[in-house]
Amino acid sequence: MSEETGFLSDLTRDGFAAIRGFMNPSEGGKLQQQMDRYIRDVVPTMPPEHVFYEDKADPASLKQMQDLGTYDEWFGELFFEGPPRQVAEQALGADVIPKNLQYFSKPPAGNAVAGGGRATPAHQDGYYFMLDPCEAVTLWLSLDDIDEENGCVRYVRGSHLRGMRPHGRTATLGFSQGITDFPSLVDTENEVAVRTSPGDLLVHHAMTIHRAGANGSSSRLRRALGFVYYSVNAKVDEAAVEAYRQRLQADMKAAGRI
Ligand SMILES: O=C(O)CCC(=O)C(=O)O
Repeated sequence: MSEETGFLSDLTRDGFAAIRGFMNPSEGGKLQQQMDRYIRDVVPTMPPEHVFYEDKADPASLKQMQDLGTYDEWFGELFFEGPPRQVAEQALGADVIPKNLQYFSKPPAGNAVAGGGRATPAHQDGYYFMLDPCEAVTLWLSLDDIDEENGCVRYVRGSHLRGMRPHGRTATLGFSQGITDFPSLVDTENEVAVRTSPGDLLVHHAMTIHRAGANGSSSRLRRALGFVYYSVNAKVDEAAVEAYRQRLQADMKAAGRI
């Protein structure tokens, strides 16, 4: 995996940056094999609150997983000790606390049951993280060729410098909070769609506004891993996080989503 620091100026200025070819094709192939193994062997052992499906009865509609690093040694090593952690340390200029390794998949619209992975609402990760100061990054590793058709990530350039926006509940499983006054004129003028290839790594600050489209293609996959790291200097409001987690789980159970 490539060791680069050239992304830092983009990240500081724009709130996001791309490290192209962070994983080479051979590393990407190995990761894909491990991903297949994980989905086959580990997913059945995971608690429902960490595995989300568009339709619980259809395994092909798997859309999101949480905390992969704690359920599996291979992914744990990548997340806790691997090159993504070094990128996060460079990005934050501090030691980091590895917080969550997530999997995102949006099944193609051609999947009759899953019906096409839905759009990710505009949000700031920091709203979910509840940190003071809000010092954290997410690294988003592309596992497929992803563009406007199958739902690439869109960032609002410079939004990490413009404060936290109001968020409210959404109906999107896995992204329960969205910015209620999105898009403003400034959002529209500064939004950038970022196309990626397998192995490309996007880095964004926890204050950066981003969203992603639905997978509107008939057959293309749209998968990614999200590595979340907090700066050691950021304090978590644990009581607020726990209260929110319990509220959300109760809502999801009541709605039959987990
Ligand atoms: O892949 C997606 O649709 C969204 C990813 C995202 O919002 C994140 O990693 O913070």
